[in-house]
Amino acid sequence: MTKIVILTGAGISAESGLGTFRDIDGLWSRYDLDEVATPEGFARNPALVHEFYNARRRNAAEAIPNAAHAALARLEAARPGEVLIITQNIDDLHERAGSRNVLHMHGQLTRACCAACGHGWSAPAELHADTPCPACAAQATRPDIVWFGEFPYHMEEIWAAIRAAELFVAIGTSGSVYPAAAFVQDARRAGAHTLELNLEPSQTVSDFTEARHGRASAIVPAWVA
Ligand code: BV8
Repeated sequence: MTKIVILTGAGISAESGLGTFRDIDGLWSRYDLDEVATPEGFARNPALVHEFYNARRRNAAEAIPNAAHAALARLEAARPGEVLIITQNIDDLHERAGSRNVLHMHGQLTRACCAACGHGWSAPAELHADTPCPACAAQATRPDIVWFGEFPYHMEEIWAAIRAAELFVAIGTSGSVYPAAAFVQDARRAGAHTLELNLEPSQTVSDFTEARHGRASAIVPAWVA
């Protein structure tokens, strides 16, 4: 029975060298969100979008899980069946650190899907729009990523877990993207204790019962210990 629900964002992977979105030199300061993280942008220029995600897939493959990812994997091992990680991140650093119960609500760099038939499959290092779909052979391949305006994955499972949670922890997220940014309110309504662990106060820090600020690689192991 899940008792501890943990929401992670780009900040937990920052010390593994993967860019965040809204920090000073973040991804959205270098790329136009509308061009690379919306279905309309993909329809306009699939090659640009694939280039954006191929670069992030290469970076993620070279990145190493940090002490924060490792601490969450230790927590799950110590509390079998009680810990769920809901990540907004599309990297696989939680899994590579040893976490097993992970839901990628915004999709995964390691997956591709077919815009024609919806079939999903493990992505090779490089994806291109004309990569043929293994199921229907259409050349309409897209990264298996949830873009702005698309419905996040696993929402029913996420809301059920939050309703049953005793503790909700948000790590490394600015609280600027919905519906993830509202999970803390859902958790409080369910009676859970809520804790923010972030480099600095997020946009939703006032929704949390408790907040600790600092680098994830320091404050997450200290919290798990
Ligand atoms: C949807 C693609 C319908 C993958 C992403 C109200 C209700 C519902 C929807 C909306 C709403 N208002 C607006 C919307 C629409 C929209 C939205 O939220 N827009 C925003 C801009 C206002 N939402 C959507 O379209 C979503 N779909 O709503 O469907 C629906 C409605 C209701 C219920 C269900 C469904 C789809 C959103 C998904 C979009 N895809 N990315 C990719 O390219 O990666 S979002 C993108 O932002 C990433 O996924 C990322 O994870 C996410 C959130 O960003 P963060 O992870 O928080 O990263 P950020 O850089 O912002 O912050 C990093 C934080 O870390 C900072 O606070 C920093 O201080 C901290 N940090 C940095 N270093 C460290 C650190 N902390 C600790 N240690 C460190 N070392």
